[in-house]
Amino acid sequence: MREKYDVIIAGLGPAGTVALWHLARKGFNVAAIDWRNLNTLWGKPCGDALGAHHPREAGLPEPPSTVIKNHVKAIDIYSPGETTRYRVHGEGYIINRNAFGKWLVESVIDKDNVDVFFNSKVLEPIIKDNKVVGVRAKIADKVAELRSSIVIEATGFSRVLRNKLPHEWPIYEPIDPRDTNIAYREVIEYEDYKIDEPDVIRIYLDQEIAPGGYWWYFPESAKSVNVGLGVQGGMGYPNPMTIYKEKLTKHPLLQKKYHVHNAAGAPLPTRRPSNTLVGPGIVAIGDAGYTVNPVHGGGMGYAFRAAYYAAQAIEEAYNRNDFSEEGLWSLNINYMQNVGAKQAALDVFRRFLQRLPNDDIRYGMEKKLLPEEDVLYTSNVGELRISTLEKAKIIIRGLGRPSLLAKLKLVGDYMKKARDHYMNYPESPAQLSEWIKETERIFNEFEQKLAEKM
Ligand code: GRG
Repeated sequence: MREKYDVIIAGLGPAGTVALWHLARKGFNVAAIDWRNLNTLWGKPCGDALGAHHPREAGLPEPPSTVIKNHVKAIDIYSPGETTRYRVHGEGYIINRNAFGKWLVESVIDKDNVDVFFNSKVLEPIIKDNKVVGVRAKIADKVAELRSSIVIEATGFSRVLRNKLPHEWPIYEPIDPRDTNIAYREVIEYEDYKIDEPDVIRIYLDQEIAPGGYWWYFPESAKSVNVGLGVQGGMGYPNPMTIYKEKLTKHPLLQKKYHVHNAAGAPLPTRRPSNTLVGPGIVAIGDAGYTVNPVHGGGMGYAFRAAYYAAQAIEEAYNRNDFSEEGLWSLNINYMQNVGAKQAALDVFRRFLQRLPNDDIRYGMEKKLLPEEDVLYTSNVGELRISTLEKAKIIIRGLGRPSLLAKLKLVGDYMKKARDHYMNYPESPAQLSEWIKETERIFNEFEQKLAEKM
C-alpha cells in the first residue's frame, strides 16, 4: 500500500473497472477497492445485455469470446397482451459479467502502479479543507485510511461515498425512489425446450406484470435464458420477486421443465444523470452517478462511457495540477453533451411511458404511433421525430384518441427542451446552480402538464 495514490477507485463494477483499465494504462498510481474477489466482480444481478457499440465507444478492445455468452441481432418489444411485436435490429451481446470484469482487471492488475484490494470495503470519504482527500476502508478486516488526489465513487446504487458528502455539495444529490426500478431475475436452463430465435432478446411491456418497468426474456443460448422484471420504486407496487413467482411463472415460456441456476434482485437508477458527476477531489460514475438509459435501464455501456470520460478528465486535472470541481469539470461537459442530453430526453419519455395504461401502450403500438423503425432512433438520439408526430396526428384524427396525441406532442416538445438544456450544460461550476434550477423547472413543468392530460 502506498502512502498516497493519484487515484482511489471505490468499487470495481463496470464503471470502476473501466476507469481502472484506462488510468492504469495511462500510468497513474491507482488503488481500487471492492468487496468481491477477482472471480465474482460485477456480481450485481442484471439482464446482462450490452450493445456492441459500447466497449468501442469507451475506448476498450473488442470483448473476447470467453466473456460473451450469446450474440444478439435484434430486440423484440411486445405490447401488453402480446398483441403487437416490434422488432428492433441491432448488434449486441449477452455477456458473462464476472468474466468481463475479470478480463479487464487481469490485464492491468500486475502493473507496478496498480494495487487492487479485494474482499475489502469502502466505508467513507475523508474530507479535509472542504475537499475529498481519500477514503476510510476496511482492507481485509483492518480499517485503513487511503489518501489520493482524486477519488472515484463507483460503488453503484448504494453510493457509499456520495451519501456521506456534505449535503450542500451539488454532487450530493439523493435519488427519488420513483426514479428507480427494483429488478428481480432468474437464469434458467430448460430440460428439453429449445428457444425460438435465441439471438433475439425480448422485452414485454405490461403494467400489470411490471408496473413502471418491463419484463424481459434474454436467451443466453438455445436452452438457457435470463428472465426478469423491473418494477418502479416508490409507488407501493408489489415486490418484483413476488410478481415473478405469482404471475411470470404462469407465462407459457415458464411452463416448461427447467432448472434455476441463479436467482437474485437489485435496485437500479432509471433517471437522467446526476446534475453533476464532479465534486472537489471526487467524481461519481456508473449507477453511483445515475448514468443509465432511463427507458430500458441498461447501465453497463454508460458506466463504461462515464469511466472513459472520467479517466480523461483526471488526466487533464493532473496536467493542470487542479483537482477541484473546476479542474475535473470536463467530465461533466463530455458526458452531458455526448450522452446526458439524450438520457435527459429519454427521462421525459420514461415518465410518460410509466404513466401509460396498458390499453394506450397497446393502441400506440398497434397503430404504430411510435413506429417500429423509430424506436431505435428515439433511443439512440433522444428525439421523437416530427414526421412520427405528424403521422400519429393523421392516424389518431381518424380514430378519436386526441388526448393520446396531445400527450405525445407534449412528450416530444419536452424531450427537445430537456435535450437542448443539457447540450447547454454550464462551462464551469459557477453557473451550475442556475442550470439546476432550470432543469428542475423543465421537469416539474412537464410533470404538471402531463398530469393535466392523464
Ligand atoms: C407511443 C403510445 C406509444 C407507445 C410506445 C414501443 C414503446 C411504446 C416503447 C419502447 C420502450 C422500450 C423498452 C424501448 C427500448 C428499446 C431498446 C432496448 C433499444 C435499444 O437501445 P440502444 O441500442 O441501447 O439505444 P443503448 O444501450 O445504446 O442505450
